[in-house]
Amino acid sequence: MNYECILVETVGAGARKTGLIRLNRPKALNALSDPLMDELGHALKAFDADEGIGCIVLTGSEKAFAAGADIPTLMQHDFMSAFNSQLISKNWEHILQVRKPVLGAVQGFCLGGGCELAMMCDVLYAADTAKFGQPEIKLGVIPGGGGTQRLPRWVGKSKAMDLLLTGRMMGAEEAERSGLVARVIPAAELMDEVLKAAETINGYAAPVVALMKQLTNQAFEVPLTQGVQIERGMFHAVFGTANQKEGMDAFLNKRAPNWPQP
Ligand code: CO8
Repeated sequence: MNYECILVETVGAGARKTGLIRLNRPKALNALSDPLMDELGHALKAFDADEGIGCIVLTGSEKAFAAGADIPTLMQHDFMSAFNSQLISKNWEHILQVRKPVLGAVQGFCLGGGCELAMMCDVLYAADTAKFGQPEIKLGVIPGGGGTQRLPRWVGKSKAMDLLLTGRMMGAEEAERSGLVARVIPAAELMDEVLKAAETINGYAAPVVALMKQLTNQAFEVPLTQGVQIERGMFHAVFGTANQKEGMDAFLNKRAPNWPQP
């Protein structure tokens, strides 16, 4: 597939590499048009299926991760066309099907659908220039990509209400304090640091990484006791894998592990 709204490359020197996806509609601050979301879904699926890829990094430009859904396109819809075209649901949640970790690297504006897409990543790293917000209220609408549901889970109800009801933007430091982002990094160093984190993850046993992602994301879906029970079952299951034997043997023999290929 030839991409027009995203840039895709493979980076890294290790056995497993990082799939890097850059949103690329600079004239519209990476507004998330349907073609862009189709291309993003395609690229995510391709990296997920590629055994040579460990994890995926999703980023935008210096000015914007993404300034939201594409407003001119939204402007054309009425209720029936939104309903019939499955606006949002059709191509917005491919990212949630990815089994490999998706690391979001945010610089500049990360607003509306952009913030909703960022919240579907597994980890978020923010440049000190990042600005997050759900400004839909200023357009006379509500979020449609999970903003009212994921934001309270990431930052708590009060902060989420403040952002959703006022439409204000939140800077990177506040986003880190609130738990939305894992780390704030000077803009000039953001990509190096995120790619370094990706390379660290790429060096671990792939099935264990996938299991870790699945279980951690499940914490938001199931009650605590049930989540811990599922984790316990999976913990027992990993003792049946060569990864556990290799990892623990390597530790005890003071050597680097050589993870078996899946
Ligand atoms: N859609 C389309 N174009 C956009 C968008 C957008 N969301 N945001 C900015 N642009 C365009 C501008 O129209 C402008 O284009 P042009 O140069 O042709 O006039 C260009 O990008 C640069 O923008 P500005 O000149 O406005 O740049 P500033 O630096 O002055 O301001 C802001 C930057 C503050 C980010 C400002 O552009 C802005 O407020 N943008 C809109 C942000 C917004 O409201 N986002 C929410 C959109 S609604 C939404 O996301 C609902 C999500 C539902 C789920 C997804 C459904 C598909």
